[in-house]
Amino acid sequence: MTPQNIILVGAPVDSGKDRKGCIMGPDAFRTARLAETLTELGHSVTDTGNLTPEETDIAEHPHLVALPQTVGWTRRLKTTAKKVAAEGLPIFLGGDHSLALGTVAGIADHAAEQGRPLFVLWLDAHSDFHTPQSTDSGNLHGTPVGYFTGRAGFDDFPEVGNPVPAENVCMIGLRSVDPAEHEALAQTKMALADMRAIDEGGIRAPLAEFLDKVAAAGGLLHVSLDVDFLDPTIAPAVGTTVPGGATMREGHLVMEMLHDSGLVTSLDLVELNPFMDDRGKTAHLMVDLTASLMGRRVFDRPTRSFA
Ligand code: EXY
Ligand code: MN
Ligand code: MN
Ligand code: MN
Repeated sequence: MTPQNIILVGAPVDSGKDRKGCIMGPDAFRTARLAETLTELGHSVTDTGNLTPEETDIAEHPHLVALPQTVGWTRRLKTTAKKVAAEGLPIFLGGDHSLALGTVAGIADHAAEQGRPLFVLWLDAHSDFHTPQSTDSGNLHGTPVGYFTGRAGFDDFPEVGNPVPAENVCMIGLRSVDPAEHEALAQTKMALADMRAIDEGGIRAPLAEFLDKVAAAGGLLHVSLDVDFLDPTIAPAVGTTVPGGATMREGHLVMEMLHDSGLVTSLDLVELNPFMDDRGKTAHLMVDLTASLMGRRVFDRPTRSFA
C-alpha cells in the first residue's frame, strides 16, 4: 500500500450494550502505540482526538439500551465519517460496534458523492443484523448492519441516505447468529462465511472471492473489525466473547490479503474493553493486525490483482 494519510478518530462509544468499558478503547489503542506503529510503516498519521455524541431530545425506550445516546453518536459519526473520508483513510477507534451505525452510513454518503459503490467486510462472531424491533437484548451494538443496509425500524435514527446493498456486504467469522437475524439474512444475498466454512475451506477463499467483486465494481471498501472475530484465548478483552474464533494467523492473513488488494478505504476497530484485557494483550493484537493491514511484512510479495 502506498503511504496513506491516515486519520485516527476516537469514538469512545459505550452505549450499545449494558456492560461498560469500551469508553476506554481509543486510549488503549493509543497506549498500544497505534499511531507510532503506522508512522514507522511510512504513513502520515493524524490523531483527531475523541468525538462526543450530539445532544438529542429523544426519549429513552423501555426495551432499547441507551437509545438517545446511541442516536446522538450516530448523528455525530455519520457527519464526521463523510467528512474525514474525503481527507484520507479514516480509522475509527471504538468504542462498541454501535459506532458502525454512523461510520458506515457516513462513509456510504461519501461513496455516493464519489459515484462509487461501497462494500463492507464485517469481521465478527455476530451478524449485527437486528433492528430495534427484532433485538431481544435491546443492545443496539447488535444492529449496525441492519441499519446501514436500510432495514426498516430505525425511526429515531438519522435517515440512511445511501443504504449499502446487502450483496455488497461480506461477513467472516460468524458463530453466533440469533434466529431473527438468521431469518432476515436468508432473504438477502449477503456473503456469509461462518467458522464451519473457514474450518472446511480456509479463510482465504471467501475473502478472495469478495475482493475480486469489490475490485471488479471499482468500489470503496470499509472494514469493520470486532475484537470478538478473534478467538477469546488470544483476544479476551471483549464483552461478547464466543469460543472458536479466528486464530492469530487467520487474522493476519485477512489483513495481509486486504493490504495486497489495495482496496481498503476505511476501518473500524471495535468492542475492545480494556477493563477485561490481560496487560494490553488484546489492544496490542489489534494494533498488530492493523499494522498488517497497513503494510507490515516479513518479505514483500507481489501485489495480487483481484480485478
Ligand atoms: N445478537 C446478540 C444481541 O443482539 O444482543 C449479540 C450481539 C453482539 C454484538 C457484538 C458487537 O458484535
Ligand atoms: Mn420495546
Ligand atoms: Mn459486532
Ligand atoms: Mn461481535
